[in-house]
Amino acid sequence: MIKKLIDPVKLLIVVLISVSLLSACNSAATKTVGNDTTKTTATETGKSKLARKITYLSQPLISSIYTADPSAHVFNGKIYIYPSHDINAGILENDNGDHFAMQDYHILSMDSIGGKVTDNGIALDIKDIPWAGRQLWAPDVAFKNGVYYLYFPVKDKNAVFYIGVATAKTPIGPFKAEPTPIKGSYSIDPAVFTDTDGKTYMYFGGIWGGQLQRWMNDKYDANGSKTDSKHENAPSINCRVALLTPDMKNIDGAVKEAVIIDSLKKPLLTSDHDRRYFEGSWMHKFQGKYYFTYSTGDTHFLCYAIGSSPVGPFIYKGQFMKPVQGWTTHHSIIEIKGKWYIFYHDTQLSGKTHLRNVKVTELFHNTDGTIRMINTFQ
Ligand code: FUB
Repeated sequence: MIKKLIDPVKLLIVVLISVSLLSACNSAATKTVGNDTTKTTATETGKSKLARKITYLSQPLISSIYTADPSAHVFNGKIYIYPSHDINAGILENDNGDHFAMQDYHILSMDSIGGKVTDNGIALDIKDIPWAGRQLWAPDVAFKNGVYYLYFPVKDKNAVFYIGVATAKTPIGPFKAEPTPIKGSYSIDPAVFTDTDGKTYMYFGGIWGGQLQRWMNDKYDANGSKTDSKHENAPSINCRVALLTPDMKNIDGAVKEAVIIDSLKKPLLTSDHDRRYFEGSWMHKFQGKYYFTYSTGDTHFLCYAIGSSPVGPFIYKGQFMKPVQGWTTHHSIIEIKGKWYIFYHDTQLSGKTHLRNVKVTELFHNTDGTIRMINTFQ
């Protein structure tokens, strides 16, 4: 007996049903009203409809200006946020990030989480930074010696990113920039952490538009790659960390790599885009351990790695925040009155990559020291 493998009529019916199922599943509509987005998906029969409402986890802290990369701190019992100030400079989007053409900083403040947010106006303008060319990116601030120190990345007049420092007597400025960048600094995204022993460290560096892949052994290669793709099978490029001198204006000793290793003590690889360091680092200390947190950039996760020293190595622990709406993701984590908060941004107000808005939500450490996953939509 010859076994009939496929009955042509049955096959035709199966194909027709599959095609109609696929097209029904693909016919989805999105409607946005206020802060909520409703996704409506036609079901297989097309007769009934399934509506799924997507709500942002939290709301923009301010809508009068676009803000991003929030570095939050508590000074004298008040919350201060040091963000980038996004503007529409009319520059087309590209992999260098030229469309992020920010020109000044505005500092936000509030008395408590959920309270009124004040925009304290311009704290530092790019025209008042003698060595600056363009693109005032993500800053951070530290307080020491009765002085507030604002650390900022900006391209110099040769379009190379370095980190500068500016000082002020109050947390909202105005800040006065030092005449030259911090010697030995480079790339972007300074995050400054003062340990319980009073020592202050600066973490810095970001790949792709942040140019870190062009810095090998602290030397800049002007012809270096635009991305980290040349290193695909090699250990990934690490964030840098340096001790700051007591005057907070210089690097003390050598710049080190904030090495991230996996549970087998092997370095993460460049090809590991879901876990490797990209930009936007932050340091917080919890129960005596050093939590190094960062963005994976092109895969849009926030991850964390834990160490027993502020300079690492840090053992990779996992992702703790899902992608936000928008390309970039950048955060800070602080403790306020016994609760932990994460400040972050998305593009809820504009829908445009380079016009972002800062937000805040609570962050939870589990009893085993892991961080609870944050979904950026509810
Ligand atoms: O805001 C410009 C850049 O986008 C920051 O420096 C990165 O961290 C990313 O958020």
